[in-house]
Amino acid sequence: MKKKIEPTTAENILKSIDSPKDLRSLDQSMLPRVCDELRQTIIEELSRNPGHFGSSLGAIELTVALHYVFNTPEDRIVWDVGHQAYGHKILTGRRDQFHTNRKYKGIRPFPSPEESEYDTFTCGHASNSISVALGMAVANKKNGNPKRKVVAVIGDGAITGGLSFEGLNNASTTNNDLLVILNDNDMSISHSVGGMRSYLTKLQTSRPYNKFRYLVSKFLQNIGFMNDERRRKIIRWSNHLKMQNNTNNVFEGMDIRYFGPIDGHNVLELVRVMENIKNMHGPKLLHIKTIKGKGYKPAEIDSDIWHAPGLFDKNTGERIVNSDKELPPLYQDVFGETLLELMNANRKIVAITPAMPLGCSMDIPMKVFPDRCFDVGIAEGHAVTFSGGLSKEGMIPFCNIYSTFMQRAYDNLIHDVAIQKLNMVLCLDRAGLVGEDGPTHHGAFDLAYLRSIPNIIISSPYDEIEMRNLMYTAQLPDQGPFIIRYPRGRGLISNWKRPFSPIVVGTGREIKAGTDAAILSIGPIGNLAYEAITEWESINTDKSVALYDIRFLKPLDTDLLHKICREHKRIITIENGTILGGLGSAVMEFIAENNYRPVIKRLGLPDEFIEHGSTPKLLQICKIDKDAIVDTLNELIQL
Ligand SMILES: Cc1ncc(C[n+]2csc(CCOP(=O)(O)OP(=O)(O)O)c2C)c(N)n1
Repeated sequence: MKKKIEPTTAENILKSIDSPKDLRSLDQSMLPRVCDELRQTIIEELSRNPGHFGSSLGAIELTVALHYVFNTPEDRIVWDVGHQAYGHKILTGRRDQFHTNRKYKGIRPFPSPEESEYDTFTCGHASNSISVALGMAVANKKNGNPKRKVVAVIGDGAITGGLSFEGLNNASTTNNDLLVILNDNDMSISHSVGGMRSYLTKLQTSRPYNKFRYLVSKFLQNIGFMNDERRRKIIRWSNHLKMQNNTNNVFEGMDIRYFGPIDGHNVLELVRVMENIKNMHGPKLLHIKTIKGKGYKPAEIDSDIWHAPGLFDKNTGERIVNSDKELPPLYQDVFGETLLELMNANRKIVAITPAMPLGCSMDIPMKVFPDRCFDVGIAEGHAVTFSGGLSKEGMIPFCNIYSTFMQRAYDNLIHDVAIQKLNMVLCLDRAGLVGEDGPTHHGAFDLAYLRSIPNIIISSPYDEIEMRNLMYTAQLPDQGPFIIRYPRGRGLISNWKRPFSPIVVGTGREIKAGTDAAILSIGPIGNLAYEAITEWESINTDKSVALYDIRFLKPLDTDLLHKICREHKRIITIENGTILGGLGSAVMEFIAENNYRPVIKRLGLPDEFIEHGSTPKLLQICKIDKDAIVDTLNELIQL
């Protein structure tokens, strides 16, 4: 007998749900109320502890229905990205810790198997869920566990990623019972873009047709008539009929049964449909329509801003943003505004973003030059190769990709850009530690994985002015592939819009002279080194430390390195990137190859995946903050 609570009681049902088992013990009629309470909990909590907002609100009914219908954690739910999974966290035993979400040592920002058995796979980068879930579904058949259900939950944004299509393509021809749920809210972070979007908008199948087909297939299954080959034949036959009616369905064309679209906010309807299709054999896709930010009006209206709105007043819906005009700019705004200036001056420049126009501030030039800015969807590999094509025909593409997502486009850079030495500017935003989004999102590896690629320039600015000048230099004729990496967050200089001046490629510069040690830095982390030196020198008044902004990891300024190695017996390198293979490694190689003998200490991210937490906290943990630099100076200068 399922538990029912009188609608009039004030009892909080959510408080009684410690695991999905408790949810499943409820009478179905209770589910809308669970959804309401879940929604209110998320609104309340997120208003004071920011995170991804709109996606989780839009997926509430879906989450409740999934855990109600499927026997989790025995059945597997694979979330795509995982930014919509706060409801899932709360229902799966993390309700009372939810206030620690995204905080250091608190609940992880995305589902992670290290945290919970309900989190079936690492989430964070988009478009992997279908491949992952397919792998699980096939493994279950092979492991003699065919009853276990596997569900991939993917948004209309994430399904634009090429990996999703590779997964679907493979799903159509392997023996599996995978269910893909397409959560279609017509939004990525910004509006969904591209052909898939317009396709999904038009995609309809009629209810009576679905119902008829379902009943027939169930009947055939019951009488033992249905097997894989027959199922495929029936799908092909019904597709043939539909094509004749001009209602071609791309999923069914791939032998993946398509259901929907249905209202993704009607939890009882979701339960009914999922119950109906969960035991069907073969790959299937359920298309549900939802509203991003559902249940919180400001988020429904401006769902791009409310993707991750920061703090807000839950009663008024007002976002609490620091709008102090005197603050130094965000690096992303330096990028967006400088790009606009450069596009005004150089008609060959075009701009490309894989689904992050707001995050990288490409919306600034986009408003002025909509025809020269391209949001290509969640498609980093394509963004780079597309830039290669643009460049080959004489354009100068500025392609902006978050450092962590650039990992998806490694071969595209090598094969489609670097070998041909194409003129392309690749701006890597969010390089280094990014804070609360954690290990899947830190831009830790770019310096290391890029340095081995021939023909490319790798740079990182010390400050906003250098950032502008690097961008200016990068679009000058015949520079080849030119990479500029810069971090999340603000710079230091309010008055940063100075006239452009070109930088000689492959040159570093002395920021500060000194005799007792030299610190070599790349990127804005050099400012921390500067502060540390100032503090250290204020205590050690008879000593001094030099600071060099190496600026180009490739080509390295070997003249400057020779000078530094001749003048200094103690060298510290510092970078906001993994210690293996970046600036410190490059300097050590140079020292060894040229037979210098300084004592060298390398500061950078340790050889491990760095957890989530505030960036200052993580800098401290990774020993690349001011105190760590001071300690290293003390240690080195005693030697
Ligand atoms: C490979 C990759 N590129 C970009 C992102 C950044 N990103 C996070 S969520 C998101 C939008 C996802 O849209 P959708 O799948 O439709 O989910 P919704 O937010 O609409 O619920 C993007 C672009 C990412 N996580 N992974």
